[in-house]
Amino acid sequence: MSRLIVISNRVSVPKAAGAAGAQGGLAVALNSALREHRGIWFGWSGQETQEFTGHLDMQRNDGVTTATIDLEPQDIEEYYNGYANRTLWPLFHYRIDLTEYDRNFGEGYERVNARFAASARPLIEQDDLVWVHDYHLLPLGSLLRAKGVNNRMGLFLHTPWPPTRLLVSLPFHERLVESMLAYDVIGFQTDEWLGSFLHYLEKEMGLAIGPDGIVEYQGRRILAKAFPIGIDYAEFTQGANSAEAAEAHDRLKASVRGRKMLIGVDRLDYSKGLGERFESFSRFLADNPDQASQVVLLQIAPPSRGDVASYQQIREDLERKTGHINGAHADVAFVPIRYVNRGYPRRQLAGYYRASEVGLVTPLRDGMNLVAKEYVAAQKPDNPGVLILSQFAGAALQMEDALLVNPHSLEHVSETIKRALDMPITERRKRHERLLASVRDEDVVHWRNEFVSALFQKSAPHSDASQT
Ligand code: ADQ
Repeated sequence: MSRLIVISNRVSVPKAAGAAGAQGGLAVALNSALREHRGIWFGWSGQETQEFTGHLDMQRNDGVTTATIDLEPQDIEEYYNGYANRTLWPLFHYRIDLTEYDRNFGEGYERVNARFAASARPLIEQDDLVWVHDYHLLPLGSLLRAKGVNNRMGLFLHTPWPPTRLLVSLPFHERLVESMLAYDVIGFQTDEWLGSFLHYLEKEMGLAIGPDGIVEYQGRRILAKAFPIGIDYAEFTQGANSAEAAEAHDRLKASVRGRKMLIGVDRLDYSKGLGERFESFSRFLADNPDQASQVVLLQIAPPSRGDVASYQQIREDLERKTGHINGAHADVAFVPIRYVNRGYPRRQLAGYYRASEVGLVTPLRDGMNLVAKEYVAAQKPDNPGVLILSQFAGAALQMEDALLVNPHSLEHVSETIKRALDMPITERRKRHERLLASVRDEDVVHWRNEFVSALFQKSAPHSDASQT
């Protein structure tokens, strides 16, 4: 079996089961993927250094070898806070109103990608498979090729890929996309994002897309394909059946004293539609006065990317909205929204999901969304809760038995909350059974196997790097 070299912006060293979990979906997915594969996870340590040296800090933890580098403050500002999180993230989530186009960000992005390439190069041995992750590192493959790396290299994008007419607002978009064609396999979460990428190649670059998504470019064959990511089903369900989960479940149940609960769990990010969710819930309370004091929304939202102004803004907006809604609907012994800005150990989280009659997952745009899958996996099959899922999450394409909603329509979400709370047990069970089958069968192990075997396969024969 070939070694796997995983490269992503941050390396999250695995934590003991039950410890406060890594909060990004990427970290959660990769930890489990690497545990079984002999290999190395390379990326930024999350630490600053005054002068970049390229020194690799190698560690072995819980079956995963990690190699990390420190970055300079200017790198972090321009590459991470800048180009990655103020340019590409909003653009890839269709928010060109929040996208900042600053030339220094672009230069910082290319500089840090070059630093990644220089530091990762010595780790790569002849038969290794190289698997690069996400929007922070789109040009890394081409920089590694320039350093003589002939290995098979794949890229997986965890976010959506934007429609061509939005992407062309990015200065130097051609250069960015062309650099991606140095990979052998380019993976997306869904056929929708894949379709947008192929549309760009056809319309902006005049490339022909062959059968099965094979693109020929400068004598090389590149496979572009959807590989929907899943959760670590085995680990998650084991956690959901643990004593810690049961205790968390019981404590939460006791605290709501017979009321029904809706749960949301999201990084504090504008793409997750939290403001719209709170307003929809408020609408539900106003439209259903008979149920208003009988339903609680628990929203768990750990802060993220706090150095970026749009994230400070969303935090303030949500605090204001929570105060406003609670002020309007609370009673002396009842507060409708419980809004918590912290992370929880995964088992505890599973207990909270299980204690909730409704999972409210309403992003405005999301590559996949693992919370929707975790909510389903955590339910009791004999008395499962109902998943309300945004039609704009990648997960909606696999989870048609959820109640799909348009998160922009407060009326639609409000009516769907009512429908979920009133849903008969037979329908709940039927929907849950089908959802559970897809969450179980298309788990993170399946995702990794599909991607790695596509990378390994002969259908996209690897050609010499000198041709790139
Ligand atoms: P994220 O945008 O981070 O991931 P998501 O897929 O929902 O979104 O993953 C979040 C993960 O963090 C979940 O596993 C969740 O349980 C965990 N988490 C969130 N809040 C937590 C809390 N308070 N305590 C503990 N854990 C918490 C990106 C993309 C997604 C894509 C994933 C994986 O934006 O679309 O699904 O990568 O590819």
